[in-house]
Amino acid sequence: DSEVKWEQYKKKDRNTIQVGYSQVGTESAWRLANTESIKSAAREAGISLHFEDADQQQERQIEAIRTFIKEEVDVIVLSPVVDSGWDEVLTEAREAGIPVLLSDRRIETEDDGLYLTYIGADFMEEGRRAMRWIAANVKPEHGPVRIMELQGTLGASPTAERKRGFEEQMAGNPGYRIAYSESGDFTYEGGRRIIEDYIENYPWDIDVIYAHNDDMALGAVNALEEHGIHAGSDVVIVSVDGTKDAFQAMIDGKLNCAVECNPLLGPQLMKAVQDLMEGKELPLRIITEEKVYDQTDAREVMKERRY
Ligand code: GYE
Repeated sequence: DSEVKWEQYKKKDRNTIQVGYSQVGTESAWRLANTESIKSAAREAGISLHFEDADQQQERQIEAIRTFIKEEVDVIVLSPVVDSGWDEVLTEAREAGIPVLLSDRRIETEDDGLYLTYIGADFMEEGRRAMRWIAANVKPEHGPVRIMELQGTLGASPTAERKRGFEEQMAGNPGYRIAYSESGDFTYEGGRRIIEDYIENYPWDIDVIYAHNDDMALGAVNALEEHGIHAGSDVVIVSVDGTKDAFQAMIDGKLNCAVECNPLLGPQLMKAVQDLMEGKELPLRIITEEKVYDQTDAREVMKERRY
């Protein structure tokens, strides 16, 4: 039930906290920075980390969680590649008395007692911010602004929410329309492929590309340039994450706006793990602070960019 409290979990008699972390994969620069942050924060906190990379496959995450249960870790942290299909394995974790924290992405479940807290960004707000920037910077001239959406992994919470927030912000504004929307699975290659497919099948008629992450945006930039379409001027490009590569692309004039999503979740996460082990209550939701950047501040911000 939803009343699961820390006291119900059995505390293990050992000096080092053992954490099992099931990571999504290595699909993006954001993800690599996220993994690095988690590993180094665990090291600094003296926490022993059992880290499994699932290569974007849910079955591998389920397998990893079952391994963590066998290993009797103290805490399981899951960054779920997709948002559904977790009830069975998380029930197994609960029955084994192991608390589960969600990191970065969320799950859909009727039983919110299956995890204690969620640490991550407000993806809906990121979607709204992307659309707000577009509305302020790209004005409809000859009919509605035609937007191509490069979606992340289908079924992943950031994909669904970045889409919903964006559409919510656009609702009722006839000056903007999503003309085309495909999933590029959050990868550079995925972004490239969407542009290639489009150009093969249609005349180029897109004003704005809204990419759910930087890697897909940069893959799109690469494919556009190969076809003689100038990214950043012929077509305006807005993406989410705000990695160093995105800042460099803004400095080079090839990307117009990066809505920040902070991957450096390690310190907050390890703090939550330690609090939990000391019997403290965790907040239901831990949100990270984020901003919106464009070419006007890219050079300045790049100097201190950590990922
Ligand atoms: O935006 C993307 C990554 O879940 C917030 O996953 C994360 C997203 C991030 O692959 O680059």
